[in-house]
Amino acid sequence: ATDFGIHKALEILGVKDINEGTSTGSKSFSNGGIIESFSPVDGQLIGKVKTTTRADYEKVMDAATSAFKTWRTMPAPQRGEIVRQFGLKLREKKAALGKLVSYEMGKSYQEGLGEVQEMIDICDFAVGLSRQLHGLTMHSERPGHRMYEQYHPLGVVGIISAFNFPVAVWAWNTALAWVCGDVCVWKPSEKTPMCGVACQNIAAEVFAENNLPEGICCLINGDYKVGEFMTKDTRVPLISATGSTRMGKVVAQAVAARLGKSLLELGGNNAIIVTPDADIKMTVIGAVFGAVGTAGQRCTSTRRLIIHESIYDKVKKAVIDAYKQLRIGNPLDENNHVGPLIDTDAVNMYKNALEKVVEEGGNIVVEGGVLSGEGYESGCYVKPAIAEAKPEFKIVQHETFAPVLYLLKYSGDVENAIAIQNEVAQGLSSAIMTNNLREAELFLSVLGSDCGIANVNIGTSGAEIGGAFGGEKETGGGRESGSDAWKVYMRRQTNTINYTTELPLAQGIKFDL
Ligand code: UN1
Repeated sequence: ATDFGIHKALEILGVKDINEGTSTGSKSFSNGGIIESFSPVDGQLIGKVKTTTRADYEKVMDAATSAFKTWRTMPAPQRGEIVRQFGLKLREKKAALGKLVSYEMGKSYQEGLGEVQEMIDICDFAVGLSRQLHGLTMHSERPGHRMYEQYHPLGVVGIISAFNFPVAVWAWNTALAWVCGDVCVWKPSEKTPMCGVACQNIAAEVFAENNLPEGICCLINGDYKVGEFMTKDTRVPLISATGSTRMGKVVAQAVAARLGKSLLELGGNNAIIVTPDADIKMTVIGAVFGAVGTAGQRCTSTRRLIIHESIYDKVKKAVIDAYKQLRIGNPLDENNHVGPLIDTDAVNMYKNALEKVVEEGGNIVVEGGVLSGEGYESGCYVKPAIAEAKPEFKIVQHETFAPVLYLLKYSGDVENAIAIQNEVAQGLSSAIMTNNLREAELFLSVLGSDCGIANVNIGTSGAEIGGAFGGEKETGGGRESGSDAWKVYMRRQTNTINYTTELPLAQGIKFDL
């Protein structure tokens, strides 16, 4: 039965009132201060997590570096078997974990379940991948020589994740990293530490059941200073960080200073282009889910609609009408579409964006506002808003992590819309709504969208795990999840073998002794 409350969910997930925020698997400890986690749903304290001190971190690194020595020698398909078991456990705990995600982060229960489904999907993907960590073979220019490449495990992977996908982003990284033979140290967002504890418990169970050493799945908790332990640590060859562009720049510089690798998933400013050949009904569903799903707190959320002037009024009316249907409230109640923002800081940023767009000359067509009264006691519930704006407005260029949608008008050919779409610093997700083949193909061509994700007749959010996920420009350039994203978690080695009794040199160089 999935019909249980949050307390039962916490019990199923082994989350207590006070939790050790540092863990190497079965062993948990922590000597730092306390993070309290309050639910944006009802403002209640969910529980506490103790943070990681420098000394705690050193213990984690000792366990992780030593576990890597064993884990890397286990054949990849056997590591895949562990990830398969992890996926099974996630299936068992899907309802409970989905509920905790919804309660701690504030997204709808449906989206909480969807997030856990992404974890399960990436596990399945990783299991298959564990037999497909392929390198290429090349033809050597020298006779009697063979040349090929192989991928070896990298080491300790540091994962820094954001509040908005408090569990899935960790799984995208760990599922791949584990089959690749790496061990992981995860610092979840300080805003969703209970999700971190819950996930750690699930993973730790699997590793313990298989008698694997401590240190393959590690958890640390705390603020950016705890993140810095990892970003500055030469024992961590790869840092995968998801969050704001501001955070990403700090992380990237710290990691680059020691010539480590970073995988960055940062901000988006995602647009849907709506051309005269768009199916308006589909456009409305895509745009509204994209803009208000997860209360506008996905990095793939739709922030801009770039609409052709000939259909502008029609699309505007259809979207406004759709917004009238939205029910805002407790995300655990499946009748509601929109839950709260993560905290009151986010509410202030939302309010600020609405003020700014008016200051810059924009026109609000769906009023925003913070909800109060019964059911809204946390102060985090806001009304999704729509403003007519100009592409060049500073606030439109900025990623506001809230349900604020900007309507922008274009005239002439689709090239003009593409120019507007690309004229922002971010480059994560993009979409075009059109039944016109020429427009669709141009949008996908070299002259089209400059984003990591470009969709036709689909919105900007809700990517499947099978594709590589990430974006260009200020989005950071990283790719996670499907396709060949696994390669960043491994080190590539090129091998040339001479099976003759001669030693010819490459490039035909003569060197006679
Ligand atoms: C994020 O917001 O950090 O494409 C990830 C999507 C989800 C993942 C979003 N699959 O919207």
